[in-house]
Amino acid sequence: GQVFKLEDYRPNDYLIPQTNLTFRLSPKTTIVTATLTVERRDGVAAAAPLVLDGDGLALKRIEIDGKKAKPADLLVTPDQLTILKPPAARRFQLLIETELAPAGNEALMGLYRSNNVYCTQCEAEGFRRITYFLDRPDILSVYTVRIEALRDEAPLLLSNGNPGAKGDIGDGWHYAVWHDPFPKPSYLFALVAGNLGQVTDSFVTMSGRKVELGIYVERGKEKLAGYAMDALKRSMRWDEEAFGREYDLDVFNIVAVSDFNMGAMENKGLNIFNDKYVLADEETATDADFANIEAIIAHEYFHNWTGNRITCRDWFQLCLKEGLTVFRDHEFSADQRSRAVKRIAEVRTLRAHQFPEDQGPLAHPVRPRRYREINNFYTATVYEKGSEVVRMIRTILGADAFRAGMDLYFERHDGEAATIEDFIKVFEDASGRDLSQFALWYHQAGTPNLTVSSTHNAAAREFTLEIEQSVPPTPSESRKRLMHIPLAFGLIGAGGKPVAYSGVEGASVEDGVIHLRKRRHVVRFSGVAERPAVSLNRGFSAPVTLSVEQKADDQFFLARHDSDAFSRWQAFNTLLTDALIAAFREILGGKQPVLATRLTELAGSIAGDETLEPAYRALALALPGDADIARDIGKNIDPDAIHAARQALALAIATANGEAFSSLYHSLADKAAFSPDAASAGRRALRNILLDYLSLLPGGAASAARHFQSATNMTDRAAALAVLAHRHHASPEANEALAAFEKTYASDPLVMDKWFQIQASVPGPQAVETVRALSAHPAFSMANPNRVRSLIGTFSSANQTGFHRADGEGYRFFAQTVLEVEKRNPQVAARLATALRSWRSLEPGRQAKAREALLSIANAENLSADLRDIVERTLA
Ligand code: HT7
Ligand code: ZN
Repeated sequence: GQVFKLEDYRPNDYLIPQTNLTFRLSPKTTIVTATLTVERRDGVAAAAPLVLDGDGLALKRIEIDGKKAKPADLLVTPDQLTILKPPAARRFQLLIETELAPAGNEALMGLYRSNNVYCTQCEAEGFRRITYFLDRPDILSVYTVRIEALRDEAPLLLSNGNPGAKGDIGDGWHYAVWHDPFPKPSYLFALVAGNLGQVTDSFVTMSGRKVELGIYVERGKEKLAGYAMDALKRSMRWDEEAFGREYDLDVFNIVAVSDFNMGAMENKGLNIFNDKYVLADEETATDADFANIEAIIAHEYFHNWTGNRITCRDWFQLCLKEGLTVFRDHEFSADQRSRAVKRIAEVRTLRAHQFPEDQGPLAHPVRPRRYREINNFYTATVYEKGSEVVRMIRTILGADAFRAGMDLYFERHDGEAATIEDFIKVFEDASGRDLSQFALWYHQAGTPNLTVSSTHNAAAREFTLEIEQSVPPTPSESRKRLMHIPLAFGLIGAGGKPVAYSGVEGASVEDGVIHLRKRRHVVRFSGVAERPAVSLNRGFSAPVTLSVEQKADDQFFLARHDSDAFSRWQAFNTLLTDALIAAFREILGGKQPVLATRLTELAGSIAGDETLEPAYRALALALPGDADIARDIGKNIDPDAIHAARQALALAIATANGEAFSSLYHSLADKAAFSPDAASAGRRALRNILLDYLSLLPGGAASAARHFQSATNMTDRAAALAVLAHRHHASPEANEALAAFEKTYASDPLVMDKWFQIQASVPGPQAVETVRALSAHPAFSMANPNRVRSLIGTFSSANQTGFHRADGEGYRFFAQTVLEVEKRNPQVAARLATALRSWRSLEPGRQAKAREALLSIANAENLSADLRDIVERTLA
């Protein structure tokens, strides 16, 4: 396949300032008439050919300035339309008619049907499946769209921008016109037509303009859209307050569809959502679902400024909109909920998804320089590490200069297709700082590691930190340059008080942040009488790994006393990880693991510490997962031994704290009516993790069954079901609860996804057969991405012992399934296939079997560009 290179970017010879589209919708033969105003750019020769992108298109008609184009003047294939000699005038009109079959479109890109609703997905390159176009984000055009459909089939007709004329056109057909005054790239085009229920509301912006809000869902589900609407209004207000950004159209619409490749899409004025991220009530959604809905509604809304008003020059700049918008949605959630808890959750996600990506064959810079298939670059690196890079800019500049930089960005680049260089420059200009070394965070892949050691010289009253940075080699980048790493830190003395120092040399230290710029810094703090404990990377100020020579006593001290909530959680989590790795090694050596009493006691004291938020305590008590432990061990992974170590530690914690956990569990029972707010969710989270521990003790299955039966909301019900299925697999209690759940929710696909997920993640060698059997369940469908992710995605990415079964059966089943999904939906198949990216860190037996499975995919016939790109890079 073709390799696209950043350095090859050049503007197109032509622009398309106006785009008029007419859709005559029908499931099997939709006619699209595109009338484009084409303009030759200054300095381009008059005869320059115009080359338009297409993807599997059937051209029906083409006219240039109102005249039928001559076949000899064209080159037409399903994937490209070339006008060999365009008119000599600078501007001309091009009419293109194409015929589409939305009903057969299972790739869910371009125009397709979901539950009888017509909808579109154009990012990144889906618009070219609708009409021939300059389908690249630097071609900004003003769109006017006319939609025609049978009124009975599609009473609702939506597109981007503001509504215009509408009415009947005879024979049961009607039409609606939409006009979007803001020039936009084709990837933000959207259309929805169907018979949907609606929820409406309005929002008055900071300058007093009234915006009509609409959320459209499957009829009968309107009641489930209330939380999303509330989240939308809070997002709109927050963007005004936090960034001074006001909404700019008369309407803002959201549509929920059930077949969707990703979470949601920020089409201008018409966001389209995976219904999973809109529909919620206490009966069907968990607290995690509510939090995701809030975050994704906010994320797509925030794109209106970071992505839509200012878009990307080319797809290499994807992090310009995605990293920045993730940063903005993280800040929003931190303001709406608990900042500390939010930060811990973010870091757990980053480590679970981005670190393995950065440490494996699919590693790439936040701003990649090469791609073969852009769909495969919607990654944790672009999104999550991209957000961390923006966070570091704020750490370096401080909140005020950061805001000034953002203001300058909006002022300077509104209406443009911008680059990362433009973005960095606004912060340099607003702050007067040089960010050239910092910019390496965008250009260089790999997770930097910091090796840290400390010494205290009591006589000289001097405390010294020696810090050395290294950036590991990654594919096609063997030599790395030194990075600018902002490392937040604290020196902590007896009783948890900060230790003052009178001077510091060896690095620039500002506001509790050491700025590392060289390979090695020896940072000397003077006037320090007693040896302090050091808290490093406070708030996770930089996305790095740390190798710290730290005494266990200090780690215990920090886990009790660090005033930085994130670092306090981190200290305890490090203690858990160290204990788990030691237990893993003991188990591999045929020994019984010994787990320190002071660790299990500390778990008990954190659980009962009323000065800490329940949500925080719940996060602290959640042991690092099998995959987290595997990542920290790094090589020669035996998932069964890791799992055994994790079980042993869970049991030791439960045994040491049984009584205290039990009384705390009972004290946390919900007395008030359900509320999805963060504090209530935090209490449920703590109670449910206590249930998980208690389930390991005698009578555990019965208590989990009681919890399941008495649950009054999905959070508690799903948590109890998971405890029964995972901790008491195949017990009568587990089987009964699974059957009851299935019976109650058989007709609710989103809830059945939880049922699939819970069973697909039950550890053990039986998992392959379970998942194989469930793939024949009537509620499962290979054509629906949510179902595929719930069952196959969960099995391959959240079930280490099942997927990595020693005989390789997990891999064989997986490879076959990926190929089956690929026939319909290459994008979803390629994403699934990334589950094998860390295959080289497995022990040799599993490694060989994983490689065979990857080769069986690579050698399959007619492989899509999406899947080929992933497997070839994974095997390289
Ligand atoms: N900008 C969107 C990313 C996206 C996408 C969404 C749905 C289907 C296919 C897609 N390809 C890319 C979502 C976002 O980040 O906000
Ligand atoms: Zn986004």
